[in-house]
Amino acid sequence: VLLGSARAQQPGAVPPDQYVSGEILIKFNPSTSNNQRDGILASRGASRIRRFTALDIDQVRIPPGLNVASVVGAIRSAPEVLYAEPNYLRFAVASAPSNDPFWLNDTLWGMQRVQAQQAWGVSTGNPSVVIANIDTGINYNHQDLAGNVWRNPLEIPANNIDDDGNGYIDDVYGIDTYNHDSDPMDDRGHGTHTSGTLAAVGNNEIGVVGINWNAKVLSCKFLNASGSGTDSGAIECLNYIVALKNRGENIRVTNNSWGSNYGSALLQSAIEAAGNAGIINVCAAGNLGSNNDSSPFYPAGFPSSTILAVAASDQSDNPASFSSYGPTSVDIAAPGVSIMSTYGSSYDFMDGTSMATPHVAGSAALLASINPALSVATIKSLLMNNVDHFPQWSSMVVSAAASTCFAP
Ligand SMILES: [Ca+2]
Ligand SMILES: [Ca+2]
Ligand SMILES: [Ca+2]
Ligand SMILES: [Ca+2]
Repeated sequence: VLLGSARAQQPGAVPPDQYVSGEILIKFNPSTSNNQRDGILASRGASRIRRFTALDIDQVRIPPGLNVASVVGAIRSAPEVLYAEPNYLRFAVASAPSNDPFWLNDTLWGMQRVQAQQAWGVSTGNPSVVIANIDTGINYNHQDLAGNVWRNPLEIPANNIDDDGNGYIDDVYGIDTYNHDSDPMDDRGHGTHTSGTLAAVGNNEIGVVGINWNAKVLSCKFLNASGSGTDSGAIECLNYIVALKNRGENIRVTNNSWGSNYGSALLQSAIEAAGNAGIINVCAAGNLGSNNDSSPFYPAGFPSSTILAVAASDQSDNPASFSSYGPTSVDIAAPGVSIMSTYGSSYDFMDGTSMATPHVAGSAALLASINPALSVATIKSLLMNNVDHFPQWSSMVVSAAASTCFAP
């Protein structure tokens, strides 16, 4: 295998436990024919695993034993190739749930702090607004979520037929790109927790309430039972979401409570594709307690006008001890400590920028329900500009001394 000239981040510097061995991701120049693509792959002993057609990204298997960095370099040298990258691993951004099994009516301090009550005076959400939660899945049978779970209107359940022709058989609630099935049932709890903050059913005398009392949560599971997943899994989720959006599903927001330290032009292009389709991407800043300006965390750190990167604040409006931050790369802070939400078939507390993120993503969906005409850019600026200002945040996030209030 020839070593080509690298045009982007040199994967040789990345530890091999941070990407999938034997696989890479490629974006060809769009004018490259299928035959040319196959030829380029075949000449290096590689073969396509699948193509994410809406995003035009190929997931490719490389010969066993070959060094991923070398193959990426060689493939990049082909003039028909725009990008070739390792298939990086991504991780859920959260600590373990607390052991406290009890839930009390006044524990949703984060909901109070973002002035949800004031927002609810304007709107409690709209069941036509869809939030795509890219995570560990969702317990769609949870009594406080079931009413707000998105259902694919063109897919007939359990008939073993891909009724809507989107490539997924019986994808009623979303898909699971980790286990390669159409059942995004949560096997960890993280995604069920973020879903509850986004849109647990409100005013039903049960459990918790989401930022949206009414909205639909589409679940794309790419993180496994240990909370880790791959770029190909995330890209497949975004490909699925963009295709649904392009067909007319009213998806307005993605919630991304996950990430890692490695940049990827392809993951970025997939996020941008969602943004260009009219979907705002709300992303966790990470729980490393570090400055993302010097140690970037992705996808939160991609320089994109469609991304809102979220740090975590505590009950005193201070930065949570674990929260990463970044005066240029993190946009806003939201409650992320001792957050009560749906978990398993019950409820539990969790801490993390993962928990802060759905407070913001839920607010974005609420804005979209109040005014369906709002653009991605307008939603982002509304969220960034309607905040409480605290000096302890002044050098921590872009919204300059900002935290925790974005009632519309
Ligand atoms: Ca289908
Ligand atoms: Ca079906
Ligand atoms: Ca599954
Ligand atoms: Ca409820």
